[in-house]
This record gives sequence, structure tokens and C-alpha cells, in this order.
Amino acid sequence: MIELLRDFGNIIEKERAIEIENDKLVIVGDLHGSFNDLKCILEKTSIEKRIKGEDVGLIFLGDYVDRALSADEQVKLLRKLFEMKIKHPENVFLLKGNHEDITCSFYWEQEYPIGWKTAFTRIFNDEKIVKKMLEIFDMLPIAATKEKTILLHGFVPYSKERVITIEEIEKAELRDDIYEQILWNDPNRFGKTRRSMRGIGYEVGKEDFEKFMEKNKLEKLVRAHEPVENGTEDIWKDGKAFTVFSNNEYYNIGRIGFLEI
Ligand SMILES: [Mn+2]
Repeated sequence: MIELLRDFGNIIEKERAIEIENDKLVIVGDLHGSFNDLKCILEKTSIEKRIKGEDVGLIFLGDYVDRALSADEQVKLLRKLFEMKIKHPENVFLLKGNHEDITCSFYWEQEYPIGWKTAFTRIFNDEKIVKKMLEIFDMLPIAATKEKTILLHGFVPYSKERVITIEEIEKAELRDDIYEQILWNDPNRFGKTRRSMRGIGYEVGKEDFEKFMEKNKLEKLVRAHEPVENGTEDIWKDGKAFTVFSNNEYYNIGRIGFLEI
């Protein structure tokens, strides 16, 4: 496992702001330790076969860990994700979710039913692996773009004083305000921007979302972070902002969501 983590780390080290150049892109939301849901998506999209013949990318929007039904499944999921990235570095992309951040693993050490640290400790019983995992998590990029589409885990960052730019996102350092907001924010579907009930970040209203998109010359956003009925959601029903959520095993939302753009 430690070799796999090292190889994966060496590849993502160079990835900071990802610009996806593949013609097509399959987008996967929160998996939360469900290897079975990942397997189902890989089968339904035939993505591993397609990668060999066409210019198609596969991006995961974070939250790979915690809430797993078994330690074995949690470890199998991460192993598969890392192996795919190593095998197809130009086609497979992994973004960071709030569960891959210390703000989560510090406050909620034990994520029911099985958190990633418990899973790793149970299976490997090696502190070095847990430490390496934390290092890897901190290396994951927080946002990607494909033409005029932006992809991230939580939602767009907000500031009272100004509209935040893509350049600022690219420069955001570990645990900066902008950095954490990208992992933690949500859209406010019914009102204006306000502080989040989660205790970190904001719920960003439609108006501030549109300002962000306009300033950064973006047309579409795809994010994850919240379970949505049927696995996907057109947030304001205008084709500009989407949620995709891919865990059905724990959340039982009716469908394993993924999108293709
Ligand atoms: Mn999340």
C-alpha cells in the first residue's frame, strides 16, 4: 500500500490547477467509502474501456472516505482510485473533498459506520500509512476547469468585499479561507448568501454565484458535497449549476449519480 501511495503522490504532485483537455468528461460525486457504487459507475459508463479508445476523462469531486460500510470496502475504493490515476494520469482526476481535509478528520475522527483512519488502522495497523495518507490528501487539487465549466467539491467561494477570481483559487494555500470554502460551501437554493449551518463556510445565493461566474467568464459549475434525490440536481433549474452525488449504498438516495459533459 505504501508504494501505491508513493506512486500516486508522485503523479499528483505536479497537479495544481487542473485544466482538463479531454473531449468528454465523466463526473463522479461523493463516494464515501463505497467501492460497490464506484464499480457500478465504471460498469455503466464503460469508462475504463473507453479511455483506451477515445479522448474521455473521468473526474472525482472528492469525499472518497468515511461513512464506509466496511473497512475492506473503504480501502478497496481508495486503492482502485489511486491505481486508475497511476494508469491513466491524463484521463483520471481526483479533487479534494472536505472529508480529505484535516478540518474533517480532526473534528470527526470516527465517521459512522467506519471512518478512513479506523479502516486503515484495522487493515494495515501501520501508522506510517495513515501519515502518508494525510500527506496525500493535502496534495489533492481543489478545483478543475474544462473550457467554461468549473468543477469543485463544495461551492464557489464568497467574500463580502469582492468577487473572488480563479487566479485566487489557483493560488489558495492549504487551509486558507478560500481553500476551505471550496471544500465546505453549499449553494443557498432559496435565498441570499449566508453563513453555513455546517459551522464552516457559506451557503452562497444565486446572485453571488452568478457574479462569480460572470467575473471568471464561466458558464457551468458541477459540484458534489450534498446528497440529492436521484443522484443529480440542476440547482436553479437553469442548466448552470449542478450537484452530483454518487453514494447510494450508505445514503440510499435512489440512484448512483454521475454526469457526462
Ligand atoms: Mn463533502
